[in-house]
Amino acid sequence: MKAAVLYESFQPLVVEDLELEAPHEHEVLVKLTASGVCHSDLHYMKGDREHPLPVVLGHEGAGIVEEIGPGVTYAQPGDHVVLSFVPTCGHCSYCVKGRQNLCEARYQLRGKMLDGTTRLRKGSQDIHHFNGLSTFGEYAVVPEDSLVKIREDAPLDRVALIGCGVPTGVGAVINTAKVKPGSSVVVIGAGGVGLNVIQGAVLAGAEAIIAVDIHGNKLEHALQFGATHLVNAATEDLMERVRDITRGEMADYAFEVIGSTDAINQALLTTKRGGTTVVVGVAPTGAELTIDPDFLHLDRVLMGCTYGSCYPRADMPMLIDLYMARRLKLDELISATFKLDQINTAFEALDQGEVARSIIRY
Ligand code: COD
Ligand code: ZN
Repeated sequence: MKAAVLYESFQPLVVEDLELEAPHEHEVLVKLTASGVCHSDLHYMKGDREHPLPVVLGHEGAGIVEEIGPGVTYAQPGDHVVLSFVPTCGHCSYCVKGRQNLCEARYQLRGKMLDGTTRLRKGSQDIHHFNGLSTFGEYAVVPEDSLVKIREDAPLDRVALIGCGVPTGVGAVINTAKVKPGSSVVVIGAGGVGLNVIQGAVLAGAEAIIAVDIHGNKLEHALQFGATHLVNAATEDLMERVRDITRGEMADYAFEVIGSTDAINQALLTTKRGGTTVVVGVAPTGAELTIDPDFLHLDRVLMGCTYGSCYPRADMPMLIDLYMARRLKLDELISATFKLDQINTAFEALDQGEVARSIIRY
């Protein structure tokens, strides 16, 4: 099958033929229909985050089950699925307490399948998997526990985005911060994930939704997703604008959706006494955060967040239902569609701030 391989950071992905072994026990072969192009993959391509190489990246995908390995009971060939970049085992201490996004299995992957071996190969060289998914290929062998079965009338190319950007953003608002109706919300970074924080804030009934970015086109997009106020951080004073919009009080909630320590500090500073800051992005490995403890002293809360604190098998079908009922936007998120051999162009467009989200369609 054809896949895009990262051999070295700072180098373009190489689109080539790889061997993909049949699924082992409790694994499934999925024919992918589409994969989203997320900034998290770009962080690995640029070496901001480390991963064993070579690797097939991609963690936002959907497709149809083609073949099941021994012992698989959850899915059958022909099932429509979204892939979760956290496999949820259902029986570790996190899963049983409803914290499936933190499942132990996630930390056993380390570039391999759960049994510590790879299914991807180029000649005699093993190629690493990414989060047990590696959606930048025509097919993927994934753990059974990474599958989320979905309704068959949902368009499989669009719902690929339900694999990462949508639950990460919407979940940060609904599950992590539990934003209350009438709140004021600042969203720093109005990209593929940030737009979903914005539409999550709409779903939660926020009153003021202040979108912050450095690109005018991103801010226009944010308006379409329900932002009530736009701040261009490249040309405007963010604190001043938030103070004006909130009549001097500052915001109830702020979300950092870039992956930068400066932006975390900015987010904190936009919150009022008792306000909550949620860090959705992950800063480069080794980055350190310096904050004024006095600031936290006034009942402010600083929260981390991964995968929108979601339970993939419950939240993803729910998000798809909202999309099918036209209560959640997916079509508008997709600003460009590429073929797999154009994947480097897709990442350039993301890096240049030209797209909200783009997808690779197989
Ligand atoms: N001020 C305001 N906006 C900025 C600034 C700045 N200084 N710098 C960049 N931006 C804007 C960009 O213009 C862009 O619109 C936006 O920030 C970032 O959006 P995208 O589309 O490039 O990135 P996303 O939305 O695909 O990804 C954002 C994450 C925060 C998820 C990502 O960068 C990250 O940190 N990932 C690691 C966390 C993780 O692994 N999550 C799980 C899988 S996503
Ligand atoms: Zn992602």
